[in-house]
Amino acid sequence: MSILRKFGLAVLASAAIVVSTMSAHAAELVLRSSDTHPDGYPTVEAVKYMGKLLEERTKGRIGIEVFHSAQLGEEKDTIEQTQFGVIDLNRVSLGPFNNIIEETQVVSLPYIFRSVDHMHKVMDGPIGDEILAAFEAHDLIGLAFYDGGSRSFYNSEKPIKSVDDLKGMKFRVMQSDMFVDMVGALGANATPMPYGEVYSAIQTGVIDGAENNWPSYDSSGHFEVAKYYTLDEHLIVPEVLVMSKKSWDKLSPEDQTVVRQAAKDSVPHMRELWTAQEKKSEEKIRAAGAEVITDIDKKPFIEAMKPVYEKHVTSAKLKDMVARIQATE
Ligand code: GTR
Repeated sequence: MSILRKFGLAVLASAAIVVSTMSAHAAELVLRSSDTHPDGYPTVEAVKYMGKLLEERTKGRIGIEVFHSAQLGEEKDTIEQTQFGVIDLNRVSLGPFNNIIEETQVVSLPYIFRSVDHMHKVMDGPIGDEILAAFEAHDLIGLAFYDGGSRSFYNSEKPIKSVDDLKGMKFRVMQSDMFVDMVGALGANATPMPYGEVYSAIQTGVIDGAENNWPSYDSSGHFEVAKYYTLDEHLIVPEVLVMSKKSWDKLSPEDQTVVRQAAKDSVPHMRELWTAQEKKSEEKIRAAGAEVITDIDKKPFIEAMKPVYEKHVTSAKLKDMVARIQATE
């Protein structure tokens, strides 16, 4: 897998060994979609489902081929390829967009959402629409948001029970300056790194751990090398499905409407798959002997995040967005 990840592009060039999930064998237009996760992961299945809807609704004219397992590259690189029109669709976390699209930072702030329900209310409403619209200035079309649960720290060294326990430890974060500052504000050191490099970085002791949700902690195998999982739930970062504006502009207005609707209609299906997967992954990881620390006082974690808000929420526009999110019931 790590070789596939590292040489995603080279692998792509050699079509014979590309394993993809084709939902549209006979379609006239097959949209190529990227995902870092393996086949069967809720995000991969949701985009396949969208492909099925598209095929049905266009009588087989348009379909989707999902290239899972980072076959097309790591998220940061696939975002660029999507902007260039080399990849048509991309399912990614909002994290790697933080340095490019400032609006995505607001809904990636630590502890901005009180719960997953709160996140759904915000992302399903006008703020979600504003953020989707913000992608267009960056050669992308924001189609829909998916779930990414809540992210917590895991490490190979010791059970972390308080902010103090994090002092001096090394954690991998997604490639977002805000996440580097988030870990710094907790007194730990952050290393931004592509997802596919994290397993061996923990194994070889380059980092002590990382942070993620139950399904990713499971499917990446990170729980095998970092067995202490502290449920501080510092992030609830939505995931997004974007389309290359270049590919979008080739569609007729009617087909654009069908694509957007199929993406929206895949969301409830994704949320169902997600909830089921969270449970399954938690059971599997606990059974494998991970030490899960649930008794956490989140207040000091939340207070430690003040400098992150001060540094990253600077314009009137972003401040207003934060206030509106906090006021959303
Ligand atoms: C996962 C997310 C991926 C990727 C990964 C990471 O939870 O679904 O899109 O961002 O985390 O940490 O890089």
